[in-house]
Amino acid sequence: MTQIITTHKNADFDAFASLVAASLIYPKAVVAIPKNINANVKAFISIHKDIFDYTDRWDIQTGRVTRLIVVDTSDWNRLGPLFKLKDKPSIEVILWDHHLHGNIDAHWACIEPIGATITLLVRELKALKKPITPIQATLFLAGLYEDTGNLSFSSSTAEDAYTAGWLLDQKADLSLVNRFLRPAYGEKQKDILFEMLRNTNRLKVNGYAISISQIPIEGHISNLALVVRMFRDIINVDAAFGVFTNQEKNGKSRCMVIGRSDNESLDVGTLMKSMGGGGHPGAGSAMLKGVNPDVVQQMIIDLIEGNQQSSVQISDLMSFPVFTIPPETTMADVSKILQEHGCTGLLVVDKKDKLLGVISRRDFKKIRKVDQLQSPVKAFMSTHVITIGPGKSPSEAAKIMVRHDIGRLPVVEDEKIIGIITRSDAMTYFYDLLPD
Ligand SMILES: [Mn+2]
Repeated sequence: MTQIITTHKNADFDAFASLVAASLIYPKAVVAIPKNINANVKAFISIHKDIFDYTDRWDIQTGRVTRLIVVDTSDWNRLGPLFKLKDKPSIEVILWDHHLHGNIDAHWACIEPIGATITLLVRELKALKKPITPIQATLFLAGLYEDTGNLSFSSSTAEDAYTAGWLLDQKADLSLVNRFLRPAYGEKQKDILFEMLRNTNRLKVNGYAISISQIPIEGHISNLALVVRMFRDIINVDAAFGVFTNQEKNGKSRCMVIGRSDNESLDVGTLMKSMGGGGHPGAGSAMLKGVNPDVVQQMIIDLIEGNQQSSVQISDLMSFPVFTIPPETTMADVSKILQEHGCTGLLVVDKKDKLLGVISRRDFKKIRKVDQLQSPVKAFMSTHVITIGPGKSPSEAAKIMVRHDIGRLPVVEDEKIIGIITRSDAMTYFYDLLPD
């Protein structure tokens, strides 16, 4: 009986780590490594050649295979020549993967939406009480970090994080992990960056300096986001966009749009969201099918021009009207109002809504005698109030709140109070819960 363990072509660290972990779970199986392996994984294998000596065995004798163990893919098309084992009733197929909706029909499968496949296999190794070496722990952690973007991708789960902790306990070497996971800036990426620099166009749109590069590409090229970031840094515009068009064999085209912004008020994440993608204020991307790159370029320009929806301002997030009190309110009344409203502070304004001060529960400590409760609030309020303007960005509001350790900021325009923004308003924005 021949058992083989394999993974997808263009194997990344998660794929290779899962392959090695599976070989500990199925010690009798032969490891059939794909011909194409990512450059950084290849580099890792070559310095550990004595340990991971699996090279070039995808051309294994497939006639006698009785069991096929596939890790980190659920797709026959990614198995290269092993595709020929598809639908052979004599072969038992076992799957370990974190990609849902594949086309491999397995007899037994562990498929979960989790940051990295290696997390699933480490769970099994722990259940079986199999010890792992520091080198294996290092490799597993590289796989986990690569597929979860150092646990920052939204696909990462708590179990991925616990697993990273456990692997560090098993003496995974972070300096080795970092060395191998450094973003790959290879020949292909260099060619694209040079082409972008040769054809740099600078545009002034709605007051922003931007650049949009249309680049045809062939097949999948990794780390395009890194290239766009480097390009933006070099030509120093507010935002740079790469429109990468891939002409497929069937005549259809796919267009990958990647944006990088260095200007807080030009939010490329929201911009890309309007194009069906997503991201953060500083970085975003969208995938468009069957579109002309010129149309995409115009879409980007239109979105920046009608900047209203693409850049969120405090005035979009603040609450109003704001509950305020006049300066003559007695401290006794203030205390009552604070209790009724369950809040910690109140804004004091004059008849023209001009902000005079703020009174908080803390200020009641200043009261020494009971009859002072009949004094007006203006005698006890603090007149130094930190405020923000309506045109500022949510991240500026968050910065001010953190710096002064306050949870609420009055929004003031021409000395008049027009609203209030709370920490949870700002957080709602950052967690992307803002309704469109
Ligand atoms: Mn993976």
